[in-house]
Amino acid sequence: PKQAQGQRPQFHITPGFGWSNDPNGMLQYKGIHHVFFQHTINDTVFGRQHWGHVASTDLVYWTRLPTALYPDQSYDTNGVFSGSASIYQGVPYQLYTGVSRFYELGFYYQVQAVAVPANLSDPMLVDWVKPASNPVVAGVPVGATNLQFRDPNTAWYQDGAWRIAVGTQLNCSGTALLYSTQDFQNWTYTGVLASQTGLKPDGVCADGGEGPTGSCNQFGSGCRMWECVDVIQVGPVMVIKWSDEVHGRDPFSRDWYVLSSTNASVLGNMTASAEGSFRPGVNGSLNYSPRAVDYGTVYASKFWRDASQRQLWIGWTFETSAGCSPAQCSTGTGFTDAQGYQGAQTLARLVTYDPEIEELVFYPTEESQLLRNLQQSNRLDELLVSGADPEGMSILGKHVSSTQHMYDVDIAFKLLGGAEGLQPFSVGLILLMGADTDEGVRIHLNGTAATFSGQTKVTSLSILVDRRDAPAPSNTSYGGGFDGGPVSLPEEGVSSNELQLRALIDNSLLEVFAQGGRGRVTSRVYSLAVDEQWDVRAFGSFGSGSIEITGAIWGMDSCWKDSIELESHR
Ligand code: DQQ
Repeated sequence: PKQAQGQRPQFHITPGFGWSNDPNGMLQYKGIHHVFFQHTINDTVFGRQHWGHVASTDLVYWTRLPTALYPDQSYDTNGVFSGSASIYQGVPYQLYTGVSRFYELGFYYQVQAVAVPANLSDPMLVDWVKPASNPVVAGVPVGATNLQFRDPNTAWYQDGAWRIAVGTQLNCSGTALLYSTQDFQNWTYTGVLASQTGLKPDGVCADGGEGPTGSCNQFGSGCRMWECVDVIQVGPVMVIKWSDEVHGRDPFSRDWYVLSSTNASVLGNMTASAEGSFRPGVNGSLNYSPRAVDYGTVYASKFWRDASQRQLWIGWTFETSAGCSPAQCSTGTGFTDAQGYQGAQTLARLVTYDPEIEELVFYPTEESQLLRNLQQSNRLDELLVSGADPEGMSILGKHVSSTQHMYDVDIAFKLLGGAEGLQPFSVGLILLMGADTDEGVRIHLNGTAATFSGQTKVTSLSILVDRRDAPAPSNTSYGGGFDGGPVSLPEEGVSSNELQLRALIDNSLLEVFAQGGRGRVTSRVYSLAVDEQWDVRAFGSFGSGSIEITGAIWGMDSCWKDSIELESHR
């Protein structure tokens, strides 16, 4: 049965009409931020892909622009698939995947092509042309296949050449292939960057299978591939990120990454090998266990840098529910088209490297605060909760109201006192979706804290976005870790008695961040109680101790603007 999608997000990027998926080709040009996205323009389910286009002066208020790339060439007539922007000699190049044939069993023939602006003086980059040199990367090495060969990343310059990675299936394994060029027209294959055979994703496969022979594989053929590979530098570490499509992009498909201290120059001298030449692990240790970029309903994310060289990130949040089969999740056919759209993008996040936990941290950009409606806010000033308050207190109050359910909640919890020794704690937010209802989402930060000589410190911490009481059809437990359970945060990252939780609630889209972005869970939750007031509560319990709760809730503005005021920006 088809399912309702609840209310459409209003401060996240969605298509005006149609199906949308991966973010593509992000860049800042002449001061304007551009986001493109995979878009089926005439249907709300996955079809012939185009590039939708929105632009912004601040990464949060967006203006819709005309479709940027159409499937109008022989090599992309079945779809303009995902790709990335590179700026070469001042010219933005969009490298993307062209899909030119549709095979039985759903296989496509894929090549890499390029598009450049028709008018370089237009900061809106409205018109794009595809040079006659296309397709610019047509061949794959022996063992790989053009049926699975896609999603070029942003090129990086190294050892005298520009280099890109393209995802494929090589000898049946998810793999990143390296290509190099001097001019963005002629590309040469230079070797394997990394492959699934060298990297073991823990917990992806329900049956424990992985790699060439596992049964947790794409298309049931015993093989899998890497989509949307990114290669970036964040502070001292190199990052390889890929999207591992498992069982047709079901809720357990994930975006993964590994970090490496590998001297970047090694990448210029790759030789093809089963495991590739990228050595994961930081500070001398080898670490082949990839980490999930985000938990929940996020896939096919992409990194980019803005003009001030900030490392940024956006991901696709797909519609999902308990009743969504893999094929339905993958193509959207399980959902009603009553809302006229499917798929949204996360807010832009700033990505930094945190040396204390040797990990990446992702957190909404500072600009996200521009969306806060200061007339619709409510502040919690040092409320002290003694013992347990499992029902929580309402912090929404009468000052924050909206017919749309759009909120930014940022709360700090301080664990105080209590008996000497170890005690469990649970703090968090309850989002009740409607008046007089128990339906909603409970966001927990759970863990233990040790009190010695009057000093309290958190010793273990996990985040759980519990949707079991969410309105049907969102009342699945996932929205958290792989099994729907909690996601552990690194202990070293706490080392104090203070906890932080931020929840961005945008109708049916919920982005949750803990500890400044060390923990992240994104969910889609569909409530039909759209005309009723929702209730946001903070709660806490800490054994015999108490909890100081401070923070605020803001109503949020819509992100959509009819036009961009160029003058005010220059
Ligand atoms: N989506 C695109 C592909 C990519 C996949 C097609 C990931 O380019 O591999 O819309 O979601």
